[in-house]
Amino acid sequence: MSDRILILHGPNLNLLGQREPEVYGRQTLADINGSISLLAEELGVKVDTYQSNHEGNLIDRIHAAKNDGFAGIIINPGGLTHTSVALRDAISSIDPPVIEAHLSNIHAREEFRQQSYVAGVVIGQVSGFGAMSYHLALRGLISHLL
Ligand code: CA2
Repeated sequence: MSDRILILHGPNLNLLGQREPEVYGRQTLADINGSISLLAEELGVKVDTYQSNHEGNLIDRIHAAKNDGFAGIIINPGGLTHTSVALRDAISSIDPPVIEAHLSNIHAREEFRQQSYVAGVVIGQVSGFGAMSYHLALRGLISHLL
């Protein structure tokens, strides 16, 4: 079993730390990726991180995940969470398990954010813990893979 985990960040997550700190916190995406890498080292796995504002790029990375040697994926699909059948289909088409992570609690926000198109095809969802959502997702994914 590979010890590599792919972390995918969707549209607008490159803007973290610059606007809406009351919703998404003050950490930048680089800060969050750094904290995930530190935890990964502690837990004995390797992470690759990738952010894109383009749905197709995320789908291409999901399709290639197994061939690229990843045992599993953690994805924050950003706004695509609430719109993308294509992303859901990509996740359900691959073998490596996927966990959905959100900084904010999408279930406590606007009605349109309370639906996730990907929730039904992932092994679990972590929502509302800021950067720690990724950390909890990493622990959950590792324990699922063991
Ligand atoms: O809570 C999350 O992690 C979200 O996936 C973040 C998305 C949002 O569309 C989802 O409903 C929940 C937004 C990504 C970041 O958007 C920013 C907007 C302004 C400033 C910084 C980031």
